Amino acid sequence: MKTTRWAWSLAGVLAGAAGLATSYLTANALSIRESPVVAVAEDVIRLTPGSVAEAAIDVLGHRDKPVLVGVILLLSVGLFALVGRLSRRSTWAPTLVLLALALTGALAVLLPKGTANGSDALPVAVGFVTWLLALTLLTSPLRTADAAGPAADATSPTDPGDRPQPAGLPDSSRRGFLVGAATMAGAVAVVGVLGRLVGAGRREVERIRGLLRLPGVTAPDVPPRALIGTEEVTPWLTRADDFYRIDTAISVPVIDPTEWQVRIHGMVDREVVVTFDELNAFEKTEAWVTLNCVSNVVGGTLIGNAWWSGVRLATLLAEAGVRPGADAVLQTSDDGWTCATPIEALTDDRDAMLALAMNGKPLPIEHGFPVRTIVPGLYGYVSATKWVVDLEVTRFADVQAYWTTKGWGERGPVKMSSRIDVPGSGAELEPGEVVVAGVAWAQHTGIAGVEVSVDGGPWEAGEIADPGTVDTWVQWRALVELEPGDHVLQVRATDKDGLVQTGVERDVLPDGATGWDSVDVSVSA
Ligand SMILES: Nc1nc2c(c(=O)[nH]1)N[C@H]1C(S)=C(S)[C@@H](COP(=O)(O)O)O[C@H]1N2
Ligand SMILES: [Mo]
Repeated sequence: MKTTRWAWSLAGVLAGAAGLATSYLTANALSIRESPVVAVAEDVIRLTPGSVAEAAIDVLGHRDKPVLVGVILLLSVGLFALVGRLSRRSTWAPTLVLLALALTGALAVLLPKGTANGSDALPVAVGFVTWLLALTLLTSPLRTADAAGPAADATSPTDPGDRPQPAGLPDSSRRGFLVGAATMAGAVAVVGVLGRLVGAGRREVERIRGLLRLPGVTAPDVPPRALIGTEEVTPWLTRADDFYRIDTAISVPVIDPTEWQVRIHGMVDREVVVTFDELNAFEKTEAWVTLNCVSNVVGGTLIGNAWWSGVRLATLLAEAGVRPGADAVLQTSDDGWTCATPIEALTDDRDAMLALAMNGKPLPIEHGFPVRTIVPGLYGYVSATKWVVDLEVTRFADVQAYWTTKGWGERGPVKMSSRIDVPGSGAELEPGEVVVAGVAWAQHTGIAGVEVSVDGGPWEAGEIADPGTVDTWVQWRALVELEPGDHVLQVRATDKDGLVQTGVERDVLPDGATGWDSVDVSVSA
């Protein structure tokens, strides 16, 4: 090592590598789909204009993602070297650069995907803390040397800020730094390899998932009559990548389907155990079903609509033979999460199912692979068990489930609701006719119509699309005349039983929010 300037840069690069390694290990240990660096690469791809992306794919072929990851890593090395040099004279400057990098990673992991949950940001946090610790550790011998003598630096003589100095560190500091740097490099390699090993399980299950054949599972074909024809409204079909995700799993269960089975027991004539292959051999049922979270506030986004394929629970429960007196099925997930579902909802004509596929493909791991429950008309917390492994036929009076012990309602039928998607809140509009559009749902009863009101005035009927099922949301649209000034738009739905959506505002706790969605807009003169 000729100059300490190089030493500071090297300290920065090694500290940076250490943080990337620990974040990679954490992501793999929690079986998160992608490490932060890959998440950044995916978002760059997502945000790249189509023409640029096509040109890149032309040149790079399908190696565009690995190449991009390589470029991001190279840029990071440059930034880490800068961080190292900055840390010579300041604590704040390098910390701010690292913080900016960490925030980029966190945003990439969390923001654009519906599929992230809070713990997905943990790898970024671990990486950030590692950066700070490793940087302090590696630069401490350099700092000692700086304090002991005049700064040894070999920057170009044209740099007036640096006094010309004999290059090199004192021997003891030099040895201390080299030992520290070599140890850090070794640790980075070990942590990186460990991350790769820990991630092998998920990679293997992803591989198996990619090869799975599910007879009777078809790809979704959005019925044209389900579309209202307004572009800006939420897509009727929610892509798996955009589907909201809610679960209590810190580490996502990663289950090899050949090892999966579900046990049906309790108040039954005979206990039944069904393996994945046996389940997959049953006749499939398929349906459009909108899934709702009870925590969805009025106007919120914890709702999605997908094409689900699976095996009717009525069939499976009939094989076991439900005994009289039972009114609930206690469902348990591989990760121990539980919910209790009314037997009636699992056996009536709504075709509740053990789903194997979402939008024509095996369930994504985050959405319950290999098997989850889907029950039209009930909130997810009382019905939609992901990674389901156990169904105990029982009585509500005899069991406790995860969320009901925390104050949420025992039964969770989905409440009718409606949402304004366009115009957006705070939109600035031209005076005249304005298109208002959104989605509305009254699951398993069906939406009969929606009405829109301006500034609390009379309710005016809008039009609705007809998806041909009562178990999904419907897109709606209305035209309103707006004069210059500020306005409040509101929507309310009516279901097929003639019930009008209540304007009474209730919180999500204990069994779902009520009230009308409203949007503030201003119209120019
Ligand atoms: N194993 C398990 N299944 C679960 C949950 C959970 O925490 N663990 N959350 C439920 C809740 S509250 C909802 S709203 C839905 C969300 O399903 P999704 O993440 O596929 O959108 O899953 C349900 N199934
Ligand atoms: Mo939920």
